[in-house]
Amino acid sequence: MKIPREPKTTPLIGVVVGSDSDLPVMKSGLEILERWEVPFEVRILSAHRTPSVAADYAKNAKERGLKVIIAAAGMAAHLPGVLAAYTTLPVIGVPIASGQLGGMDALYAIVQMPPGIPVASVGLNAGKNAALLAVEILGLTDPLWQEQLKAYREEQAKGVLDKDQRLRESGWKEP
Ligand code: RP5
Repeated sequence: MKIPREPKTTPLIGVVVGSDSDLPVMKSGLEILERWEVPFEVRILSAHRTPSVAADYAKNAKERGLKVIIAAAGMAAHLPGVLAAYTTLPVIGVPIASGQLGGMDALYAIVQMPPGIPVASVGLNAGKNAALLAVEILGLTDPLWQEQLKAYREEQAKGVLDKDQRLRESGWKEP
C-alpha cells in the first residue's frame, strides 16, 4: 500500500553503485523506493575508476538536498567509505557478493571502517534493507515515511499470518 503524498522531485536518497554489474542487487530496494514515490536518484560512480567524480558527488550531496546515501560495491569495496569521507550525511553500505572471496572482502571493507568516519552496513546483497533503512532515516523528519513503513510492516505480517493459516488448514506437506 502506498501512502498518498505531495509529489516531490528533488532526490532525498542517493543510490550509488560502483559498477553497473552491482545494479541487479539493488533492484528490489529501488523497486520499493519507486513504488512509494520516494524521491531518489541512481548513479554509477567508482571510488577507483572515477575517484574525483565520486568525491564531488559526496561533497555536493547535502547541498543538493540529499538526506542519505546508499553505496553498493563489491570486492575491495571502498566506495561507501570514500563517499562517507566527503560528507556528513549518513552512508549505508551494501556489500556485494562477488569475486573470488564471495563478498566477504566487500563486507569486511564496509563494516570495518576505521574510527572517525562511520559507514552503516546492511548484509551481503541486502539492497532491500538498505532502501528500507534509508526511508527510516527520512522518517525521522517526515512522519509520512513512518506511516509508509508501518503500512509495509503490517502487509508483511499479514502475508506471514495468511501462510500460517493455510499451513494449519492444509498441513505442512502441502502448505
Ligand atoms: C567494484 O568492483 C564494483 O562495485 C563491482 O562490484 C566490482 C566489479 O566491477 P566490474 O568489473 O563488474 O565493473 O568496484
